[in-house]
Amino acid sequence: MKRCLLVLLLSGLAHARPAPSTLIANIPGRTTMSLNGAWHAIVDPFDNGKGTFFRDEKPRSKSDRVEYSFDASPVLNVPGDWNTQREALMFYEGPVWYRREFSYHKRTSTRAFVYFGAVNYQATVYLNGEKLGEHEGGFTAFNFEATSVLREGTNTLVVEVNNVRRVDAVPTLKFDWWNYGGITRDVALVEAPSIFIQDYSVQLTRGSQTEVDGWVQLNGAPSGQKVTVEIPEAGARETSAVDGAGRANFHFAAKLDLWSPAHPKLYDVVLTSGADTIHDQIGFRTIEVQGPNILLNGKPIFLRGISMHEEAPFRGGRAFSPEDAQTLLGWVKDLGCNFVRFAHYPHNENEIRLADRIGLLVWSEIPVYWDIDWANPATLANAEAQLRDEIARDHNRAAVILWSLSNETPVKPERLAFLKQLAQDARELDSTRLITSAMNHVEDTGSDVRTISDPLGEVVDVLALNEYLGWYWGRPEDADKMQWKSNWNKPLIVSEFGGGAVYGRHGDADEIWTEEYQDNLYQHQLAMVERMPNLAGLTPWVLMDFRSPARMLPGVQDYHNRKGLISNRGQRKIAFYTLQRFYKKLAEAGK
Ligand code: GCB
Repeated sequence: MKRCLLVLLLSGLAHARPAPSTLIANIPGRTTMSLNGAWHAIVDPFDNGKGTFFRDEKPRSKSDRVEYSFDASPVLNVPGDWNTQREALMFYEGPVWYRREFSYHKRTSTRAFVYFGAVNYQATVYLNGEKLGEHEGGFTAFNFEATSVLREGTNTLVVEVNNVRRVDAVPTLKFDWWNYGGITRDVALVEAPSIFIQDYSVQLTRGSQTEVDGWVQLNGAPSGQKVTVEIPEAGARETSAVDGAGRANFHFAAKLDLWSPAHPKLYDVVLTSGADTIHDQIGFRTIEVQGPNILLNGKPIFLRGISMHEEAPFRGGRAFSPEDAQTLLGWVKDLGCNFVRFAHYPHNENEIRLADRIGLLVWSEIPVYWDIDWANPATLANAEAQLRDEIARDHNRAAVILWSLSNETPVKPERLAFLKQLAQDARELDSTRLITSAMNHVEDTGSDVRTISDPLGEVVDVLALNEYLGWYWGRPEDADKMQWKSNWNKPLIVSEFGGGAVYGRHGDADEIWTEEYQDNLYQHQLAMVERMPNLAGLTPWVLMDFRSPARMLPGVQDYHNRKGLISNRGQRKIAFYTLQRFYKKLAEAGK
């Protein structure tokens, strides 16, 4: 008995599971007060403000010594990274304190939450001098309840943001993108009744196109409280009562027009419980694998995709707005894609919602990137929390078909155990979507033969391979004779290949950094991938040039990764049109 307890305690220590998500689902479907705009900000490289700045003190007399002042500090825009707002902050990594005042009118039976779309990387939030909470992870949404701390009239919100890289963080010390710091997505005060709809899932029953399965999670509700789910356009309506944990399950028949890239039909779904009513726009589709195929609504689909970062076109910096999403996903559509890989972290909700509306299937990913601190339980708990919050925000989006657990992680036992845990979590949190991981481990199994043999292949539903033949190894022409094999009879996405080119730089096909070199590489790659076993999709690297501190070559990179098919100023390189033609051909062939 004692031994059992000890084992239990030890295993608990080895893996402290993160608490369930407290995220309020569907912020766009709720009434909110925006807290975007100009926030006063103090850049605090030595972290001197800890323990004081959250009080937002002002001198009480002319002899009072207060060595900081939000009022006298310049402002930063929210949402926005600090790096591209002030030249001196381009390379800055460390703490910045943000402050915003707002006026609030308290109402009875109303709860209020401070919601952040994302803060990179660590956020500590204070309201009126009281700590509301902390959040780690630069790309996931979070909220804290503020009801009891809010005051009638003026309120002061202070956030310490710290984007310092850490060996035990996710991502870790090295990654090939810019470490944009700041409050990078929308901030809002969200109001809800005392009993409110915290989260829900409404989607087709696995394996069925005519039945809907779902659940609703209420916050603050007594057992037996009624909840109604309605899809008025389909004439479907179901009422059920929550259990002691505030949860109600649904199952009903409905005749629905299925969502697909060719027909991105969204239904208005209405959820009601007591004083709370919210609307969401939801598409209904099925996604599954069958041997080497990915089936959308029961039929094989080829994923004509592209990888992209959340980097703002034209102005540079972190993308966040609906306009940024329109431009970027507009380019994805122009390329002829039905699929997009949001690399290497969960992207902002404007992109996901737009993908839902315009019919783009989405691969969503957490920043488990390269070699992280696999054996550290806190690192695992952090990755699990990021995965949980990614799924909490987007699990009702028809566009999202793949949760990707990692990118280019080295083959070793502690990494496999870590990623197996994430796969198990993802399946528990959302059993309806497919699991993948971008792998780069291949074995040389003959002359010009490479075999996909990463043991992680066993765990995922869809294999994904980053291979840079013609760039990091071999010549583009080597692709012509390369044969590929896979240890698993599973669908394969070639999730990355590519090469750098400066827009407007021309030369021979063997002159590196020219558009011709990049284009030649694409031509040989595209001929090769068509011969790959079980190929179910492609997401070449990458839609647009993006900033990276790892890319220093003057006159060529200037701190940009130049593998974009489009420059960061929106100019299309030759290879853009080559991939576009390839996708057109596939689409015409019914793929
Ligand atoms: C990769 C990474 C991606 C890099 C890219 C490159 O394999 O997944 O994050 O930016 O290669 O350009 O080297």
